[in-house]
This record gives sequence, structure tokens and C-alpha cells, in this order.
Amino acid sequence: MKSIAECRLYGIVDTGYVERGNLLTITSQLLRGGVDIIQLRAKNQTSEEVLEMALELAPICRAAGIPFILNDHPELVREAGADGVHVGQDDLSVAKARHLAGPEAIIGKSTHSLTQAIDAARESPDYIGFGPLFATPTKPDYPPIGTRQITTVHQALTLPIFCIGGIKLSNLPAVLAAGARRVVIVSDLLIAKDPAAQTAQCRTLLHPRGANE
Ligand code: TZP
Ligand code: MG
Repeated sequence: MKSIAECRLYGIVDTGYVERGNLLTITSQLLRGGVDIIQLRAKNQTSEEVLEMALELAPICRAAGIPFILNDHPELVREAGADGVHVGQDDLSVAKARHLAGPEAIIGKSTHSLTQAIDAARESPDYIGFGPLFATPTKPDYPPIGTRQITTVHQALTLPIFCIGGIKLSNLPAVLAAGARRVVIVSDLLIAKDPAAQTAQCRTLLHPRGANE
């Protein structure tokens, strides 16, 4: 399986955008386009529903050699065949998530400011999310933090940082120029006319020197 260090393009399959019946298709499209890591984000669904969806998606991610991460639900990671869990600022600690998900699990944590990023790094997650950079309907209640602190956060921390929030193919060059190395893109991939092609174009910008870097 690809290591987090190798991952540049993080796709989230968010049930706010994808109907239940399309989950497998859209996830396959993101994989075909060359996404490096996938998260299932199913807010407002029961644990049973999350497990059922995860059991569908985990095998195709595994077959593609791509880490499959659950948003929340660390206790489901092993049963779902997932590779890790992503926790928010208001969720349980990285240590607790690791304890529940297992010692091999990848643990990611959301951060919404430079201070939170520095604090989160002390908990030793495997990666952090940093944003939202721009206003986004996917996470409407969070004030955007802009791109000015991207360079600083990369100077301050050594762990992988995935910039997130309002990032699209169209603004990805500017986000990269501002110092981002890794990004999460949600709606721009999911609502694209051709999600595989959109993913592939984003991938090319993030892995400019070849398919396997
Ligand atoms: N956390 C910070 S912004 C965000 C999350 C889950 C949503 C990003 O979605 P989009 O559609 O790429 O703006
Ligand atoms: Mg959460």
C-alpha cells in the first residue's frame, strides 16, 4: 500500500455529494483517475451504515494499493478493513483513535489554524489536514484561513500536511504556488462531469514528474 509520504492527492467520498447507490462507481472513478488516498466521509449516518459502505469501498481501495480512511468511527476501522481514521478538533485524541483503530492504523487530524496545526503535531498523527483555505459548501461553518500561512506551516512541521477547503483544479496551481505539497479535494472531483478525468488532471499538477512519485 502507498505510504502517506507518497500521497499528494487525497479524495474524500462524501455522502453529502454522492448518493448511496453511486458510492462504488464514483470511488472507482477517483481510483482510475489516480487519487493517492481515499476517505469515506458519511456525516449523519449510523455506524451500521458507515460500516456497510466501508465494507464496499475498502476492497477496491486495497486492490488499487491506496489507503482507505474512515472519517470518525475509529472503532470500525478493523472490522471495515480500513487503513485508518480521520479525527476532527472536537473528536477524540490521536492517541485514543490509535488505540481504538489499532497500532498499524493511519491517523489523520483536522486543523483550522497554524496554532492548531502545531498543537496537533505534538499528538503525532500520521498527517494533518490544514484548512479550509477557501470558503466551501462542504464545510460551511468554518471561516476560511486563506493561503498565506501555508509556507509557515510547512516550515514549522515535518509531518505530511494536506491543504483542504475550496481547492479545485482551477485554483490548484495557485495553491501549489503558495507552498502546498498535498491537497484534499472533495466537491470538485465528486461533482465533475468526468470525475476520473478531473482527478487525473489534478494528479498531473501534484505529481508533475511521473505517475509513481
Ligand atoms: N475540512 C476542512 S474543509 C473541508 C473539510 C472536510 C471540506 C473540503 O471540501 P471541498 O469540497 O474540497 O471544499
Ligand atoms: Mg470528526
